[in-house]
Amino acid sequence: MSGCVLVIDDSAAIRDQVVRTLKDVGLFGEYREAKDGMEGFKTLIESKADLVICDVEMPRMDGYKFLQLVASRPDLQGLPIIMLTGKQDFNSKIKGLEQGASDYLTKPFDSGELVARVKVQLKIKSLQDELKQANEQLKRLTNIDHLTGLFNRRYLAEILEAEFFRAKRNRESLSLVIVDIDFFKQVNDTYGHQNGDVVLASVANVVQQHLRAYDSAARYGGEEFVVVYPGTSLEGGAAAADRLRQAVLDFTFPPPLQDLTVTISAGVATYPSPLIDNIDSLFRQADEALYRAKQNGRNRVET
Ligand code: GH3
Ligand code: MG
Ligand code: MG
Ligand code: MG
Ligand code: MG
Repeated sequence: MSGCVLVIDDSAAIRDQVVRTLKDVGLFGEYREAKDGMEGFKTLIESKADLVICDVEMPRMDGYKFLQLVASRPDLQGLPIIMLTGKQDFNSKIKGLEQGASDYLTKPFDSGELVARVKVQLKIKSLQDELKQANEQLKRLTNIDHLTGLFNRRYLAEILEAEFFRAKRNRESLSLVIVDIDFFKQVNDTYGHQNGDVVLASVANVVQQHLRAYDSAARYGGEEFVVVYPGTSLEGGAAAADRLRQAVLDFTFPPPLQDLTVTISAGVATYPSPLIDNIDSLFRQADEALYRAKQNGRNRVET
């Protein structure tokens, strides 16, 4: 088995015995040793050990101090630490567990029990890792619109809060573009809803391809998208929106939509400006600009 174990004990004989016990059953691929808490902590940082077996009474720095050091490091949370000590009284055990030890074993130890308890800790660790990954995946999924892969409306609100706050604090401008596909109902009516979905995903992809590092795009409604351009003036926002407009116009859809021409209209608004001092007014102005783009013939950008 791979992974690294760190054995901290001032007795070389105990360290040997522990390492041999683990090697005999094929646990871990790397074995590190240290003779007190201080050396143990340094070794832990450089070795990135997956599990620690630690004595309590040691010169220079004891096991409790070692636990405190580990507890102070956010990057070491969840690291399994098994105390292995001659101190058999309940208070010592309680103190160890309260200071962050995962388990507490006393010497002389039974090798079968040590192995079993190490396996329990590794099992818990792998379940924790799985849970953490599942949570991260869940968090990603809750932010994303399934059909288009763009951020969803809920997450757009979060992004806008953050970007608006940043723009205000740094006295930078922030442009917001609302994009609406022109006559999209006709696409559905002519080609069917499923092909309509293909068009939506394709347009979203065109938008995505045009984002710079700090821009964000979200699906705002059925066939409406919002693009947030931090640090961008009204002119810059309008130019970006017009590049999107042109790119959608030029886009060739997959068969049977190869002859379809889709256009978008866009409304642009920028913070700060006389009528815009919060997120609501930013949206309102962009929406009014979009309305004008529709009124003025579609396939165009208005500010
Ligand atoms: P306009 O140029 O004025 O925007 O015309 P439009 O037809 O695009 O406007 P409208 O907002 O009236 O129609 C939007 C259509 O988008 C209606 C709805 O059926 C369709 N739509 C909304 N969500 C989806 C979706 O997820 N998939 C598909 N295929 N169609 C959708
Ligand atoms: Mg000792
Ligand atoms: Mg619409
Ligand atoms: Mg409409
Ligand atoms: Mg539309």
